[in-house]
Amino acid sequence: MRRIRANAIAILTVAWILGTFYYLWQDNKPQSSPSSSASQTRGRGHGQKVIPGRLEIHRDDRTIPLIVTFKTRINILLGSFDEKAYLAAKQLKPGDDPYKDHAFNLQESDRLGSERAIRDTRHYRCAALTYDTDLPSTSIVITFHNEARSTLLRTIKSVLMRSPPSLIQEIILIDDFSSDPEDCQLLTQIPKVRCLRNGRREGLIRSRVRGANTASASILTFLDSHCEVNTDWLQPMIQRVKEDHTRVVSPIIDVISLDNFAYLAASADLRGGFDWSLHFKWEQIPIEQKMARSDPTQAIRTPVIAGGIFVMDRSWFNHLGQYDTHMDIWGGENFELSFRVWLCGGSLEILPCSRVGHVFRKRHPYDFPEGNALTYIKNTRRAAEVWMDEYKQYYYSARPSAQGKAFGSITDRLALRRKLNCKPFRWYMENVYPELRVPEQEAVSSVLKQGGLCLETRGTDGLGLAECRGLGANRPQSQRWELIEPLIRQQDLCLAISAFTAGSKVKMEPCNTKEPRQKWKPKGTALQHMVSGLCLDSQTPMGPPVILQCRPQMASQSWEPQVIT
Ligand code: UD2
Ligand code: MN
Repeated sequence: MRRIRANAIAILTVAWILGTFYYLWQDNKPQSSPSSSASQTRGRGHGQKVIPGRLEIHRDDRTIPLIVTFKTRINILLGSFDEKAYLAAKQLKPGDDPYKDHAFNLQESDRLGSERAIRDTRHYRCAALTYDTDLPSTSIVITFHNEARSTLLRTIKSVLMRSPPSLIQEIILIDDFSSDPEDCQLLTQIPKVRCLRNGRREGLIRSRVRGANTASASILTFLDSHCEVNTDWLQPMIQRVKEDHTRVVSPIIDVISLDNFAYLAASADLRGGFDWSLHFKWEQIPIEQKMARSDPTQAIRTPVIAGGIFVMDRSWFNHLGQYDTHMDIWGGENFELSFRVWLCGGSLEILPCSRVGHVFRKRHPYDFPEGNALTYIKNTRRAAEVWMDEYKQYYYSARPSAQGKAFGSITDRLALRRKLNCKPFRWYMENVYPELRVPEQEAVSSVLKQGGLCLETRGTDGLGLAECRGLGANRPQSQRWELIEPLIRQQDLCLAISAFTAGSKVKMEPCNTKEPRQKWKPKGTALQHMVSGLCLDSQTPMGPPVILQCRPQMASQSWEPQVIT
């Protein structure tokens, strides 16, 4: 009896052990396709969904079966690729400067390994958004020159793990003549990854065009080679482009520290801007737009994009003339693309529900065959000459060294601009980037003469005519005027009307270019107030000036500016 019971216990124990092994083996078994392993719910009381692209979920869950599933998923995504061997072949030697080759801390990057969980940095309302189930797929284009293996692999793996597999048609790597062809070649063992190697150094602009030309998906996604994409980064961008193919969209670009590789959330209130030297900068969204934003998930219009990370319809990219392939190595192409998109019928936006981390560096880790400064000048000069019309003068004033530097022929790009019937740069200034101030023309001091008398200020805000005093540098400050359309100014104060009706007094008040009461323009020898259409009139020589109906022949309305020399 006792023996029978002992046998029964032994059989049950063996059955239990075998059952457990079978159960784990089932979970570890390769599955027919990544998507079939992905979206189904696995039983055994967890009720957990294995969601594609959500590294964090698997990481946070500590039960064995799910970790096995996670590993399985990576194995499927990586195919025959031997990740350990790939990374181990390029190790920092003891004593080497970890910043030397890449301008970031290579030791930290290598230590991190090829994947990690990162914080979902989006606004919490983003997680509730839904996207079309039939979004088109995209070709990811990544160009690189001597990128570190660990950062390049993390970029690729983050894309494979945090994107719905059906949206990734392929990942096209363009090896821009890196020293070791294997950096790129070995990665083609990963399913979906393709590698094109340039036979000579081309720079990122021509490399991206080469990538785009071989892409097979209808949507292009450009990434730098040292990124980590975040949760649901891709769907919001593809959705916006699907709805309107003329939109060119970027994510918010989070910061990966170049020292310790911490993943840091960037502000959601920024857009791309620049100064007249065509230096890119992040700037606050204008206050009126900020106030009008009731929904933090809404797209942000941006005058320019940073350049490295964006999604664009492939036919639209081709229709608009891809890139200016006479630009070399790095820089300026983001302005050229941004001006072109806005002026030729498209728009640029930043989508707050899409986040991608990027290692921002303080210097270029690679050489520029023609020198860094000359290359940047050549590229930005091409952008200015083709797109900025009369506004290019401000670029040249801000960057005097650009004058006379070679920039090649722009005939083809000008022909493209004509063919696409693009708007003048003035339209961009007025409608897209009115916050970019045109530099003030050099102020010239003059006297405003009427007969033998001069217009002068009196007390805090009073005005009147008085005998002209002093010559040249001896002219008193009260009789010196600067006529900078539309303002008539004396230091920080400007000539302003007190009301818009005839007979209203004219006084001095702090200058404000947006104040309609301060706007004047010359009309013959008269000075006409732009809004009321009335003219500056001294009435009687001693009385305070007023505005009256313009009568050009009247001596009381004749003001002759005489430059003080
Ligand atoms: C920013 C953009 C970058 C580009 C640049 C202006 C982001 C995140 N980055 O500079 O994409 O628009 O502004 O031109 O917006 N590369 C080559 N060949 C070269 C030089 C560079 O393939 O000759 C690669 C490089 O490995 C990298 C990418 O081009 O993957 C961008 O270069 P970067 O990272 O040095 O530029 P970045 O981020 O300072
Ligand atoms: Mn970069």
